[in-house]
Amino acid sequence: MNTKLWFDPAKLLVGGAWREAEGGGAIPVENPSTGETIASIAAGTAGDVEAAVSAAEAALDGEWGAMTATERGRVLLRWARLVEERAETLAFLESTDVGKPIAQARNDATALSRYFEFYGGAADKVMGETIPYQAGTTVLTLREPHGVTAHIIPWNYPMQILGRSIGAALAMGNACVLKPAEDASLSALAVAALAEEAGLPAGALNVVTGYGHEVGAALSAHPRVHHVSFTGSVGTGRRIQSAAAENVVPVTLELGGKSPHIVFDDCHLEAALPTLVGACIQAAGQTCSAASRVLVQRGIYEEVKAKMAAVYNGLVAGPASGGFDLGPLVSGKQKAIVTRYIAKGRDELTIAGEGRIDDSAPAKGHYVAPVLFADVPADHALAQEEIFGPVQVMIPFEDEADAIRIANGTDYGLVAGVWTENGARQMRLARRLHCGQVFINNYGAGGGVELPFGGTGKSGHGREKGFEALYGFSRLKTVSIKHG
Ligand code: TXE
Repeated sequence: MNTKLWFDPAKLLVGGAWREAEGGGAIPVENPSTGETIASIAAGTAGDVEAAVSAAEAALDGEWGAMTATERGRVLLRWARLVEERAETLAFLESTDVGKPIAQARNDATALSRYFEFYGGAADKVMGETIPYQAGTTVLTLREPHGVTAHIIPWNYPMQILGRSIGAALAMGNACVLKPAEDASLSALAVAALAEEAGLPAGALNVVTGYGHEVGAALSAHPRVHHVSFTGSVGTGRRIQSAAAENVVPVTLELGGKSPHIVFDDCHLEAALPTLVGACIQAAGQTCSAASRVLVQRGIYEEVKAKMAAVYNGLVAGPASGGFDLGPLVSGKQKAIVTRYIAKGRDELTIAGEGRIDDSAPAKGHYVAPVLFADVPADHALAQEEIFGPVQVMIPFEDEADAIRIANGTDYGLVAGVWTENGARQMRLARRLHCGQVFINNYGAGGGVELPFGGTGKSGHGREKGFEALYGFSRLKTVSIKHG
């Protein structure tokens, strides 16, 4: 990489010191647009996790633990400004590491600074209550940090997920150990390096890069970690929850979805159409809240299908720096998963529209042409399983009851989008859809730092983002004072 960086990608951050992994292991960093190795990151170990947890404990006992909520907020606000100042380099790093078109990576950098700004402002606005109780007694509640919090994040939106998770945890006074994904750690290291400049005391944020089965497993099972926040696959989430259960500590799990985008025949179709494809192919479909199922009422189904197909036929995947509709997938592993689903769809379903890969895309990049499948049975694997690629299915429905049945008919429950002008129906759908957030006449794939976010069913549990996250990253203590 030719860009001048302010951190060394090959080093971990433990207790304010940048150093190599114990044992000196390294993991190559691949640019998914080209398939080339562009750097290496440290392959952390259980020993590095141990050191990071100890550093976090020391921070809680030291300068970090002694800061007031207002002082913590000011650190986050300064950090937000630094992120803004370096946004272009952060976006470049994210785009190069993840394969995301640069315009989308710029949005991620903006969201990251907004998270720090939001949680910086909120840090000293979390309050307890007084509770009427017996005569001669005053009861009050205190919101305290958990202590050491672990943050295991994926590769699809490293900056955004770091922002929502670390921002809220630090605002509440926790000390964090962050494990970024081995496929995309550069932006996390870059952002952590800015924290020092923002005045975050040593040890309040530690970053241990490395493999999930090594660093992630050690962190989630660590007996002196008091809360685990995880975003990733259902299988890994299950392992993390089991590990945390051994220590009886709370976990927040955000595990993806198969989110429905429901289009009724009374909707403002011209407003709905541009969102239907965009809500899925953002980040090449590697978005937990991607609207990967489009449910369309029978009367307008053929019209919507033709219009979506026309959009798909014009989509082009190409290098992240090239201004294409979508970039490559993050890795060869992810491309293999998505390609298998597309092959199955080709054998068993109808293709309504299909984009292409630009001629300039290097052969070693992990490109997949986006595909729209139509008339898909609601119980088909492509309508049930998270594909995490640029693949969307269309399912017709007859009436409201049918739409709700199909929408709720998967194991997931993260987001739903609904397009209808009927106010009573909007309210009924908002209440009856099984998911963590419902967007009516819009679709927010992850957008809005202020909005609480999380799922039901196999999409996980707990809420991040918004003010709600501050409750998740703290515990309530009830104090009863007898004074006569
Ligand atoms: O996920 P993993 P992968 C889904 C998506 C994708 C699939 C596989 O469907 O196709 O998961 O992606 C760390 N103990 N999502 O394999 O393994 C790992 O190092 C502790 C949805 O990349 O869940 C990384 O930091 N940690 C999703 C993080 O977990 C472990 C985003 C995520 O990796 C670990 C990503 C272990 N044993 C994938 N094993 C979303 N919800 O947005 C791995 N990790």
